[in-house]
Amino acid sequence: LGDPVEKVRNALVPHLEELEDERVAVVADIDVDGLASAAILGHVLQGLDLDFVLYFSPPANFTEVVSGIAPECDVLIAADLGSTARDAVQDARSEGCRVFIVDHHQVLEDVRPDVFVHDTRLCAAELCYWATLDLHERDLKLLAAYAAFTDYAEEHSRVLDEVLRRYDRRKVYTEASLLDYALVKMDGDDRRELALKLPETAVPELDEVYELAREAMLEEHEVLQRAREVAKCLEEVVAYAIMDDIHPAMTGRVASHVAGVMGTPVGVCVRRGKVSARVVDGEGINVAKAIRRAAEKVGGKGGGHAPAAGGVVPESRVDEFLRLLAGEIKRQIEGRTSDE
Ligand SMILES: [Mn+2]
Repeated sequence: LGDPVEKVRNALVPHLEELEDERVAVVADIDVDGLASAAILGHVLQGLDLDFVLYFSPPANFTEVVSGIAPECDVLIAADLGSTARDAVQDARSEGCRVFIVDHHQVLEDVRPDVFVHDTRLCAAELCYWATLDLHERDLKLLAAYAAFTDYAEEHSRVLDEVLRRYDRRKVYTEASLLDYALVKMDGDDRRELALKLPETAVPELDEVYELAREAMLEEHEVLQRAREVAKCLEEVVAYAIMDDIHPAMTGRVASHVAGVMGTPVGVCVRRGKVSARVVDGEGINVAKAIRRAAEKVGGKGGGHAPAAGGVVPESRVDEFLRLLAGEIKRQIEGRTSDE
């Protein structure tokens, strides 16, 4: 595989340098990784004096967002998104739009963008960072490091290593976490404004980040408290909380919290039929696989990573789904594979 940094170093530079007079749209995910990706790409596009707009989309809405943007631009750059969006990429290209993807998600289908900067070992913002390095007019390492931390992509991160040699980790992790919380309370315009400010403004200088982060943290505090009250256990392996009224960004946090509190290896949060699951303690458990199997049996679907996954199931069959899921997890723990 080789060194991921060497693999992507300046990979975008020649492609961006030839974009004279073209309209560029950047579409990034709504988390810190997407925000930092957009901030880095925006800085570079600004430096090249290009005409560009930043957009943000959760992965689930990517196809829809792209279909709205593609007719208005010549080049679309997807950051922290795109690896699993074959149809969206094809549609954009058939509109005459060139598509660049910078992403770290596992490629499950044959996406064919015009430019593909991809490695699963680094977060998307770090890929953006290295792929545009020679075009930086400022040091953007700290931005990429925030994303490596909040995206749990620390293991192979070179920017985080370098940043932690320069700064105390409490500074780096606090600033990253403040951004992470503040984003929960932001809309597309807020994110765009923040992404454009970030390359030139330090997080401690951004009052709005503190205010919004505090709101989100208070909400989390209240949601986790309620989650503990409604949490239930299945087969001693899955703890779950059904919470239809919470913010979508809270579901993963609830899932790991109820597992930790109830002492089960897996935690689940269900919000209006949308499922988030986390493995908190259980080597060898593949919750993505378990969710997929259980969801398919009730007419839903699911997937993700082995320790963190999600899915959608019909709301009327949530209880049945949870029982099936607990059965799948139990079988995995006991080392049996279910017959199918
Ligand atoms: Mn990411």
